[in-house]
Amino acid sequence: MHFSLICISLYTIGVAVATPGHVRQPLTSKSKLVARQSMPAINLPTMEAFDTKEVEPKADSSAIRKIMRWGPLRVNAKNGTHTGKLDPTSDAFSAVLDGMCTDCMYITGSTYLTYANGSRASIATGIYNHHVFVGDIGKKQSPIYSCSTGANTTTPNPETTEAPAEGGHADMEGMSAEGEAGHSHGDRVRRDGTSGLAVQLLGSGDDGAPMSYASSQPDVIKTGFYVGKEEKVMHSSEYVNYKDYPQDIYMTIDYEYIPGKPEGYSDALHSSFTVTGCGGAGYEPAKNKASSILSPPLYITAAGTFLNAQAHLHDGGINVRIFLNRALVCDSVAEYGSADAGEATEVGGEAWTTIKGYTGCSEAISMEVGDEVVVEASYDPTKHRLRPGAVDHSMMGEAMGMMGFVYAIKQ
Ligand SMILES: [Cu+2]
Repeated sequence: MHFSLICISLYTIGVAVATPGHVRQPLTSKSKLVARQSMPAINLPTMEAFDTKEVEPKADSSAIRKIMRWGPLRVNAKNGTHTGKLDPTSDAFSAVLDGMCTDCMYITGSTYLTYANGSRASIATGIYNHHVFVGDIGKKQSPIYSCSTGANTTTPNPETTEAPAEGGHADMEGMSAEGEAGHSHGDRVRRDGTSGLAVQLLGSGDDGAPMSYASSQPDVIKTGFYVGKEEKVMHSSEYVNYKDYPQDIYMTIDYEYIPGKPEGYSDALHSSFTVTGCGGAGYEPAKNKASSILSPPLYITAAGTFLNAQAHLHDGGINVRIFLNRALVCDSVAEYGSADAGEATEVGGEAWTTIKGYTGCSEAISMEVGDEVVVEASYDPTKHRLRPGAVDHSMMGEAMGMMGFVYAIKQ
């Protein structure tokens, strides 16, 4: 149903995997929202699929469903040397994925990690999937909203919405838009889905949910992500190995597509709104009490249909809500549990209870040019603590409050 907002992956990292998100540029003017039209030189190697299996489709009976794997990818031992860019304890990989369809409409897909024998590589086996980003090289996208950085000035109208939670914006202790930590994100051009580099198609982070372009209301709208004939599908991923020995894993994609550009389907993109407006996505919430913050107003610049929304928070987060013209239209709530259902997980000697998913908003919502969107994110560190340190200290203290969604621009 939903899809996962991966910190980095949200924002097309670009094939420019060589320019990791933590190289941040100050973004202060709207002119930065201009879409990049030009393609950079692409020097990614092409990786052939290790194996491919065709299985029965689940999301759309007219689709073809494949489970494909690429690898082996060696993730070095915990104390070994690492190539990770966003997390110094991770190893990074990127390549054009041979075998992924082009001139086709992607309906849904999930990414996860396996061993040669097909069993899952996960936190239970000492592998942490920092993120898998699967992008379309060559896709052109226009911005769908504009916004500004800076302090929030908008409060949803209390007569038409629930009041923001106690504490409000004043509890925001500091926006780390220029943050230094490894867990960082691309610039707003990317977040608006307007990068000319690689546009996010699929992906996953530690919450591992599938990413779906399929509308739950096909009588209202049918949606998919179209990958053109001349475009390429690539991946850029980072994994952490908690074991004292190297592990060979396979990046696995389970996806459904319809060949060509099927009649009656709208081309949709993946985008997100964040409480930080158009600045960096990370910020520090109040550390010892519940707090909520609101984004500055974001304005829709391309009429379309918003659907399949799902929050992205870090541990400690409660929910993310969207107010459209001051009315509450979506409330996505974090669900906590052990990283692998049914298995007690321990990292660095501490039990790890983490966000394992979110409730989502699948309903198709029409948005018009000039509509105002305000995002609210709530954290309560007294209920759910931050991710225990382990080796991933970069996750400590920095929060995010984002709503990812699928958006079909009206043609
Ligand atoms: Cu994040």
